[in-house]
Amino acid sequence: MALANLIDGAFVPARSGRSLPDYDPATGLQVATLPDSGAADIDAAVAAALRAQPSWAAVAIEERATFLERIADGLAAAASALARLETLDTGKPIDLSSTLDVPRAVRNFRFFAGQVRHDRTDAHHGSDSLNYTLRTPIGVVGLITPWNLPLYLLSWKVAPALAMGNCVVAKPSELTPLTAAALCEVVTAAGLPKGVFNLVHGTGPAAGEPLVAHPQVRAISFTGGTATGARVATTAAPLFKKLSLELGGKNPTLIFADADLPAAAAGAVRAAFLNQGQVCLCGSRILIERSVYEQVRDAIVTDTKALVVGDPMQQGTQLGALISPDHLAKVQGYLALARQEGGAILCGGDRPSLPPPLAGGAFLRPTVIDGLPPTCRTATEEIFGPVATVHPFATDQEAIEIANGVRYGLSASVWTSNLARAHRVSAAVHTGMVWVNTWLLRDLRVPFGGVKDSGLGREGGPHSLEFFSDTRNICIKL
Ligand code: TXE
Repeated sequence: MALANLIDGAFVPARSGRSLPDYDPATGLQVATLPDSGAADIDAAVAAALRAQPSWAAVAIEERATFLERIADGLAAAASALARLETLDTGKPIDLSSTLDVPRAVRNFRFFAGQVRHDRTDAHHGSDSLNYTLRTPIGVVGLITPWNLPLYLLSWKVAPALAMGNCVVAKPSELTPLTAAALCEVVTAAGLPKGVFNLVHGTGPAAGEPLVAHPQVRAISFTGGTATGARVATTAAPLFKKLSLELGGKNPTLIFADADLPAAAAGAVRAAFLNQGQVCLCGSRILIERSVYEQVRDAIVTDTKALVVGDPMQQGTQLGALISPDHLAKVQGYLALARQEGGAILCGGDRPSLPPPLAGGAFLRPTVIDGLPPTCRTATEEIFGPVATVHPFATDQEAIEIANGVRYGLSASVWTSNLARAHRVSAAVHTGMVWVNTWLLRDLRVPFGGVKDSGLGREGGPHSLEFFSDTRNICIKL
């Protein structure tokens, strides 16, 4: 399979003629090639987007919303093929691709079609003036997405960007180009005017960086690692671009003794290991009130050991492969560090022995580590793999201090049956999002994003529409 860029309505190779290999992380086998694009490809895509932008901005909102719905229909019609592509590219279980990634991508387009139809702006009436806010498209926007939820996160940005009348240049992760390429086919079949949606494949340094640096790209929405986010911010800041940065996390799961403990243990396991622990929201630090520590920790270990690790294409598999051998090596490096730091591995930590062709895949058993101080590197750095640490706490105050003792601040999950405690702890943790007695329960209208090193800005519902538009105040003297 040779993938192509979509520029100005045409499927084209990289101008250099170079390509990159794309691998299935479950087998290590090559499954496709993708264009190894560079600045010349980005320039062509931005030029096409600039040409298309005035007429796209003039398309009525109702019609733009109808385009989004047509894209949603196209994705829904291809749902099972898309789920297979996502699993092939990421190594995630097919049950997850088909129940989470693909349905959510469809929903993102439908949701923003509805959101833009019902969007409204402010008016301020004074004795001598009437002010109203006009929302205008930004122009050309750049969207850079990671490998952990490829189609889900790309659609989360593309839908509101198009809804608000912008033209798009998207740069998906070079590790997972397959569903992005499929989205190009769906968008083309939906009849979107040429140049409105452009997609350029390639690496971060070669293709992502020129997109961020391009002076005519007026906004960048980026999801990825914190170090890359810092680099994106450094490049974009002197150009005064709008920036949305959804970065990493080291999210705490706080389990209080008054919680429904079996539900809390099951919730903590799901939060730690969904998508092999490769979700920015994953709860990789599990804090348990001391009076129930052993009981809850042992339930977590039992539930973790029961998780089925294996062939991602097989129904019933709960953990597939990590994204790449390099990433597996990084995660294993943290396991070595955990041992040095005095941690006890209660389960996992090793690689399952799977039959060919999976023998060379990037698999790792889900791992629970006890006995580490909550301040050590293993317990404070983002590992982004199936590794969770467990820590006891004595008081609410101590739990909050541990929760806040990292550079990240994306989300937290609080398990308690005490309503007052739920409110108190939710208000005291420094994160952009808190779930109480649940995790990853998403209402697409709510603000999504983090504080501290987890990023900048909010997406979701009206926040996405606001990010992907400029506002102009118009003041009329009465
Ligand atoms: O992501 P990168 P990586 C975290 C996780 C992971 C670490 C590194 O801890 O181990 O980040 O992962 C593009 N200019 N998350 O290196 O590099 C890149 O091509 C512009 C958390 O794989 O951040 C890809 O499209 N773009 C995260 C995208 O940035 C650049 C999800 C993300 O890749 C670029 C993924 C540059 N200089 C990793 N360099 C989350 N928040 O969920 C790279 N890119």
